[in-house]
Amino acid sequence: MKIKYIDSDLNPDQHEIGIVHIGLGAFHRAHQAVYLEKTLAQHGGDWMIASANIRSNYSLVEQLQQAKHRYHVVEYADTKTVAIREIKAIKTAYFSGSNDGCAGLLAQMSSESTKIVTLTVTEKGYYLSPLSGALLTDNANIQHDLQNPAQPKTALGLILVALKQRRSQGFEPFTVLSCDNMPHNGERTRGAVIALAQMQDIEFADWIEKTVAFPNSMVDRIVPAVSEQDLIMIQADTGISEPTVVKCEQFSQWVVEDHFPAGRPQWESAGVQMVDNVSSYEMMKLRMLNGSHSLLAYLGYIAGYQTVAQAMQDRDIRAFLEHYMMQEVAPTLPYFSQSELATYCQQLLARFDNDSLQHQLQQIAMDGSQKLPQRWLSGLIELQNKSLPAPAIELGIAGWIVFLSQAKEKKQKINDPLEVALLELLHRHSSSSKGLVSAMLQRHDIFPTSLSTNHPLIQRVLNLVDRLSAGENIQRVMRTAFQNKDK
Ligand code: CS2
Repeated sequence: MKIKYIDSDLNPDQHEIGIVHIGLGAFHRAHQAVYLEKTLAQHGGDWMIASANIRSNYSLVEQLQQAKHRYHVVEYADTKTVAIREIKAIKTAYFSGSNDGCAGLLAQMSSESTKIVTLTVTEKGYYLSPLSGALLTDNANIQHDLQNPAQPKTALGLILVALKQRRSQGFEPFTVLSCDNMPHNGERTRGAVIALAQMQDIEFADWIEKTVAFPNSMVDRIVPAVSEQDLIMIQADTGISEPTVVKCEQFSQWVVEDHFPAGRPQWESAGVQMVDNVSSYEMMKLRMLNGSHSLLAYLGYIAGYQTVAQAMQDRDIRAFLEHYMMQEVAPTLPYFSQSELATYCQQLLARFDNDSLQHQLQQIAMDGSQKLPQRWLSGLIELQNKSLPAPAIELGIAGWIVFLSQAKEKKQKINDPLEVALLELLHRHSSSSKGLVSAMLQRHDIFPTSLSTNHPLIQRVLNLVDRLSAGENIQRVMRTAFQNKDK
């Protein structure tokens, strides 16, 4: 194995904190923190990160604190090449589930020196209806934040408390930068923050609307959750033995709308693309990469595979993904030429082949209700409007329903914020796939009306659910999906 060790020469003692990050997971450590490390080393500036976990994973915060916030990112290009970076861009870490941690985090967010608050809290961490983007005002955590504004449980609540304190002290607001896989993630975050503020104080909500910037961004790097087995593999490959290590692919991309009234780091020097508008990048990535991931997650799982790279070895699955990207996504991406999309598609297939990542399909399968609207369904509506067929997306929807049914039968947990509602549907329609498919497609927080009223579509999804549930070979189902379409 070829190992390249990369040290940025960053001296953390020479830089102050300018960014607070909420969501100290593997993705943040292998993406934003790496860009910041490079930027600070090249350009300097007071842009170190104070990083926080809100309610889960106290041990990670503690482990990072013990390691003086230093950790390694191990980038696997393929099985034979590895690059290791030591990251020092995180200056402090908080766990806001404790009273002290929450107070410390809020003090840092309210400090005049904090110019940007970045977020990776996953789709469900915004408490928005996945389809409409409306705030889930009845959600227990949102209700908690309304009733206990000084001790917020959500990122939205923390942002509000900190903005209010800044305003009362005469400090300018920070910019809020969402780094989650949502369409128009900045606009959605803005909608969520303002909606929560309006439930407390209309005048304050107006002030936010007028003064706080919420640029959109597109983030991309495959960073699987680190398992015990990964820790053993990383130690064997690199000699690094630390609980905070992260592994990821070598590829990384970050496209950010350049709207930071309070200032920002010279991210360009680290390869961040600062643009006027991210929507075309965002749509391409969400539909091509994340859409393919979700197809792999459900269909690959039903086919008996555990990781992305294993499923990619299956010729039928590979051809299916290529068909999905070039026939069902490409027609919905007018900003890119056919050859640009073909190149992107081949790059994605090669990235999915990286078997050192051991990217578990079960991890991607989580939170389907939050992911499918932007990954498959918005594109499906566009295809429907153009009278274009979408056999891959339809099989994906059927795969998701069968995946949920199998989880229920095996009494496995359904990792989804809509778990209770989905389980209720699965129980209620356990003896009728017809009832189940129509009830699923009638969930108007996931499926838009134009899909739930499309009876031929519902019938096709039902046929696919029946075939998959009867145990028909999934590769055969994939092949015939395209044959039928060509007729
Ligand atoms: C994945 C993403 O878990 C998932 O849903 O599709 O985390 C994906 O790996 C990243 O968006 C890649 O940038």
